[in-house]
Amino acid sequence: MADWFALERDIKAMLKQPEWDDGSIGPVLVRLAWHASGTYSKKDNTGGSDGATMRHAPESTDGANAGLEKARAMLEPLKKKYPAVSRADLWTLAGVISIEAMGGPRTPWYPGRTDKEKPKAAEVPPNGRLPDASQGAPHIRDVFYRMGFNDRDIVALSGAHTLGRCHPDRSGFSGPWTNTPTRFSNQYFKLLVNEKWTKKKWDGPEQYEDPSGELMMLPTDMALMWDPKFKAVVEEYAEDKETFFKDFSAAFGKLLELGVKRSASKL
Ligand code: ZEM
Repeated sequence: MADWFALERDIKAMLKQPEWDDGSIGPVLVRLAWHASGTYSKKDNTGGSDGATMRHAPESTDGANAGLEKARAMLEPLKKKYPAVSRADLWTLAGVISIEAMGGPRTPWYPGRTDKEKPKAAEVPPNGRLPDASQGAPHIRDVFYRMGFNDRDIVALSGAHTLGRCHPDRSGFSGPWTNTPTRFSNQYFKLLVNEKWTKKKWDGPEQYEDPSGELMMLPTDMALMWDPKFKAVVEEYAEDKETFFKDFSAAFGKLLELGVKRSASKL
């Protein structure tokens, strides 16, 4: 039996890292949990966090996962310390603990994922299942409907961009969404609604900036303001942090469960 309380404490204790980005590895661990899970397709019940398949090609080579090899490596010492815990459980739990430790809601999370050491080709999701930040609302809907989410879930999950930043060497985009990238809040929605966003003039991919030029939005973030159905939910979350926290925790909990197969004995 794994000592889950000790593991949670150890994850929390490793988040603060002064030399990393804004001083916490929490945001990149949230991105790892999301990318491990967001490959799910309800059409054929493939993809998702079970198996920890991001270690294997082609998933490991997906451009969308650039930089996440660092996040996976940071969790390896905990895999060594808690060998009974699968990497698939470790990666998803680390995202949950990070959000809570950064001031967000607790997400319901259940253990019991197993790792696929030598997956068959059909067990590793193909590249291209994660969203492309340069696209608009129809693409966002295609990708998240494929996972089984609705419009409200999409906006709630996108609120995770209150955390962290874009790295030119990983995605080509640059900068943080908020001035508090290690604090989970509804700040992302407040900024979307209240700031004036204009296209950044630079050589990089199309992205948007606030008047200070310090904060950024991806085209997919702006799409939440340009689509009337998404926009109504953005405005609601900008006004009501409690509702955002409740909806985020439910949607993130659902995301981490996608495609997870447990045998009865593991529950
Ligand atoms: Zn993100 N995300 N994401 N996201 N994401 C980035 C960073 C982070 C999209 C996307 O293309 C990008 C969700 C949804 C979507 C986080 C969490 C969640 C980056 C920057 C990009 C380009 C990567 C880099 O350069 O390091 C798109 C297109 C999305 C949907 C349309 C959802 C859902 C998330 C969690 C629930 C987080 C925390 C980061 C910050 C990572 C870091 O290292 O700071």
